[in-house]
Amino acid sequence: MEKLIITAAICGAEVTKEHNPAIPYTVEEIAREAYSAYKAGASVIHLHVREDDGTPTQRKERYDECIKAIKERCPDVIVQPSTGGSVGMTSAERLEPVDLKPEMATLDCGTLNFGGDEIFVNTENMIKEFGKKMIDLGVKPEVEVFDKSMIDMAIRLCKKGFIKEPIHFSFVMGVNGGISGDLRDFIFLKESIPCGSTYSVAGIGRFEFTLAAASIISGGHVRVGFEDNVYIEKGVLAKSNGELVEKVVRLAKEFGREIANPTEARKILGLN
Ligand code: KMH
Ligand code: ZN
Repeated sequence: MEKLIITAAICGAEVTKEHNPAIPYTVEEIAREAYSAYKAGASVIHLHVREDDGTPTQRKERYDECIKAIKERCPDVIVQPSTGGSVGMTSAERLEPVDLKPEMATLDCGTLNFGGDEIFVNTENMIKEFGKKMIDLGVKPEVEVFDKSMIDMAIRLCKKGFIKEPIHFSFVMGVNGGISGDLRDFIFLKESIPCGSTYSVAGIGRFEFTLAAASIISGGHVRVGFEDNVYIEKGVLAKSNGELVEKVVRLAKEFGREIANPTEARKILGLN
């Protein structure tokens, strides 16, 4: 089986220090959390950034500062900025970090309810605009899939030239408003992607490690981190993103799956 790519979603836009005091806001805290994940075995950092007071932002200057601080400590890590940002941001705001020409960025392929009265909006034209910009700037998209229809959208827009093959998918499972974190649904998603694609799984909350194990044994890749889950086990807060990554490394070891370093991850993902 291919080596396992571990992505660490270290910050997110929704969780706060009230959920877990280790959630990073400042540039220094973001670099600290990225390093803890990298040292533990993460080869990709999925990145949201905040202002010092914790407010989510997509300002490219802030991304630039954070990416430089991350690269100082983790020189070869793959940094994958979010273009999802947080609910309510405009397309222009969300696309700002793509101007920095990162190796990868997320591409959210559909609209969904996002708790309470919130709607995470990704219209077809937005997805086309985001996909085209990533192609123009040589940025590899990670297609975020919160429901099965988003795979179908990505396949259709790939045929129209807005996403290049092979597609790398991230199944984000267990969001209230999206697909559940059940094993049955994981199998449904992984069997619905085109041959030659790669995929990673991000289980939200209690689904983080059960879905990590499912993906490890199925040949997929894994995302963990504070964006998705703040607990190392039931009722026990994780001390760092590194602690969450270490748990995935232990699981992979038990199942005989080796961990990809950033160079190996680049090869698997077809990055230059
Ligand atoms: N914060 C969510 C509204 C992404 O990073 O592309 C969207 C999100 C997806 O986190
Ligand atoms: Zn995200």
